[in-house]
Amino acid sequence: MRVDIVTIFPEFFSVLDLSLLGKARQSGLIEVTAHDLRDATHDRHRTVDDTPYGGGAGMVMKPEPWGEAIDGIVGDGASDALLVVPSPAGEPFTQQIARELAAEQHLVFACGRYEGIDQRVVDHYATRMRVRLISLGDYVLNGGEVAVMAMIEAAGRLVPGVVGNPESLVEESHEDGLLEYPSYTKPASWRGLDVPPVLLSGNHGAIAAWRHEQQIERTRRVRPELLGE
Ligand code: 6GU
Repeated sequence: MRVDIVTIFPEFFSVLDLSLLGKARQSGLIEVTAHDLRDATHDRHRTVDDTPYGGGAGMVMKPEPWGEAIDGIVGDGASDALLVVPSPAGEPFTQQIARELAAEQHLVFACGRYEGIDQRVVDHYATRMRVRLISLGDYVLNGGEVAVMAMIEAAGRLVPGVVGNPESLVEESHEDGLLEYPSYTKPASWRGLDVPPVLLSGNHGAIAAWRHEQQIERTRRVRPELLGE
């Protein structure tokens, strides 16, 4: 999978060198490049924003640097890449969307700052490639960078080969539409708290049933809407 990120903070993505995704990058499973939007400006101040037409607070990102930066990645014609624009006005990011992103050959993320990117950037690229506006959730971030980091981590670990043991992917929160069950390791007693005895019983059927009950109970308590309740 190839991933390109356009941002005014390319250094922000250096943390992708660490941990699981860093290994995936070293082994060539995922190739990530962060591009500086300001490299696609041509004035002395490397200007990427301007005041909004129609007035209002804040600044809007100018379309020309975005056009030059994205054309530099996908070319100037039709592209098979998926352009992802993180935006609080987008569709909510879910495990299902993470699976869809993980199946792509080439993702391009356009990280806006300020009050957003001139709408014509999305409208233009929508004529040449698939474009998705995706939100991390119902709260406001200062820019798309943190959202893109979350999307790359969630999708990247679903790329075959990135997570060593694929079985560890199936018993997680949201994979079966429920929250995950609580986990315990040694010691069996810690600060007066005992591991639930069923987990020490060796009865695999009883353990599976207990874990499923815990999933339902947790989900009903904190996320009843996931159960349709
Ligand atoms: Cl994707 N971007 C920004 N700037 N704020 C957000 C968001 C994205 N998702 C939730 N809040």
